[in-house]
Amino acid sequence: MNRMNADRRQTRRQFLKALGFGAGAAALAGGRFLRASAAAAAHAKKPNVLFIMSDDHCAQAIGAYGSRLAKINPTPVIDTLAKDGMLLENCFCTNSICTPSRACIMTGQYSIQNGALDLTDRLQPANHYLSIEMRKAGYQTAMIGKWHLKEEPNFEYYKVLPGQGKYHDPDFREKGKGNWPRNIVHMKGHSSDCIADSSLAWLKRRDKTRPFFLMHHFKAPHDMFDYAARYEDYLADVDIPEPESLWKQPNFGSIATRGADDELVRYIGTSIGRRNLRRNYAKSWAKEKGLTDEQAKRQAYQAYLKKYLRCVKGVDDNMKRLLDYLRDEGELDNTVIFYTGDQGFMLGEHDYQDKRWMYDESQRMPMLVRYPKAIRAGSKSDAIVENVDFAATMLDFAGAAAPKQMQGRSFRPILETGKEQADWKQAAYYRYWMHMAHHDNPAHFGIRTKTHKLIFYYGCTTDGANQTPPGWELYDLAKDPREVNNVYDDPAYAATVKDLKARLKQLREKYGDTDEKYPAVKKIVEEFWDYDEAARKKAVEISHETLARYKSRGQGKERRKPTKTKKTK
Ligand SMILES: [Ca+2]
Repeated sequence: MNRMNADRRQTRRQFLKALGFGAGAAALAGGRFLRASAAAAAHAKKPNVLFIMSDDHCAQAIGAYGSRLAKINPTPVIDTLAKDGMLLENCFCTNSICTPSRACIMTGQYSIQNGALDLTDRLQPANHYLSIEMRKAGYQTAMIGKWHLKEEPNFEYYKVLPGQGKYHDPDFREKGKGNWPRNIVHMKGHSSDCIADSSLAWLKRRDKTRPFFLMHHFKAPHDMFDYAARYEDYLADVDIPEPESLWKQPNFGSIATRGADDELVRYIGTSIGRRNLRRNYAKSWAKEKGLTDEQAKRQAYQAYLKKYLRCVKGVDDNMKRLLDYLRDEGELDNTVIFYTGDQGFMLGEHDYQDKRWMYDESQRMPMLVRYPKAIRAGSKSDAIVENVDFAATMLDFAGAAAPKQMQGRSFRPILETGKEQADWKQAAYYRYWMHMAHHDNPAHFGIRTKTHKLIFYYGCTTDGANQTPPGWELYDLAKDPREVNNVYDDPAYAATVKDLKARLKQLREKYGDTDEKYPAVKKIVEEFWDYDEAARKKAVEISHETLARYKSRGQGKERRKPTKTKKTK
């Protein structure tokens, strides 16, 4: 590019920025530039930003993602966002659990940087960078629904559930109703209805001279899936399709998730069927006497999915109320609408429940974005996007730059052009810290590209306690999208393993996640990184020790105390 063109482009960028358009619009070429500038002149005001997030709503339970559940049409309203906007196929959380994912979204930082590694952590108001920066950009900010970051939300208005909150007749902490945390107000009804009522009430009374930034967070469909009574008959007579991996996955997992010769399968990963001795849904929802293991698993799966999908239906119906309001107000097309879940969820895939795992159903977040002024209807992208990128993207739409402490980057250009920036990331980083807590998942980290996933289970708490066998898994996502065939030991993948390990190491260094503060973990990572014969032999010994330890706690029936992550800061 010669100097004159460069100068012209610079001027164009400055012009668009002055009108509230960010880098994405500035990248538009000639004709589109003229259209964009005309639109900018006509709509000198900035777009509203509506960020809607459900709790544990996974992509496979959204029709637009085309999973086995799409045929039962679980989300007709949410699907319209995909029809009118863009669906991101490869959006991932960097730590698949509530508080950490929400902290990544608010800060634009990976867990190790924002300090919210697990459910016990909190996020100080001074670190609510997303809302702070949106406010600086001229937005009226509000946070309504499930918050789960414990500290008072740094928003102009908030009305949030205390902790997990209640499904029925929930309490909220509301700005203007006293001092946090005693500013409790009560509502009657189901939480999804109450949260939508609260958002609509705020939208109706908002200051209409300013654009709004609303984070609307449903509590549903988090466990234990208490749906509103009106959904009792929804799907009652429908046989919910099962995932194949509920039954058959001969080469899934590793010594880390199954133990040597499968000796730990009854202890690792909470299950649908009776497999996990301590916690499984057959115990709750297949209680009739005389059921075989297969019958119990089948019944538990149907009960699980119906409860979950009835909660999803309540979310979808309330989505319609929000969209209808914006349409009636004439603000629908002037609002950038994001829909996501705070992480994915296991709906019986691999006979697992809950999230936390790095397997796709749990790692993937749904992400649908509607903004017809700039995003093409019915578009899709397979770009790799992470939850740490959300804040920078929303700020970009608000015409503001991401502050330098944010590690994420705006994917607005991807939404608007369908193309990745030349140096856009080609891999997602993942780390789950809460070793063997609640759902019996060993601690792990890994890397996911568009074609492969490499996972390392280091299997201990941050102070090295409760060691489970370290092990590696590699999935070839192009050939094996359901991740049922671990090819780590297949010699044909030796070069892939080497390459991915090098890239994983680089990502850990880049994001500052190298366990300098956790020497016990660092030692395990170093000892089992190459996974030679000596390391494999030791992993088998650890597997036997783990089995003995769990057996001595009463065949796994006794509730093991969640191993609390200890931190040095
Ligand atoms: Ca969650």
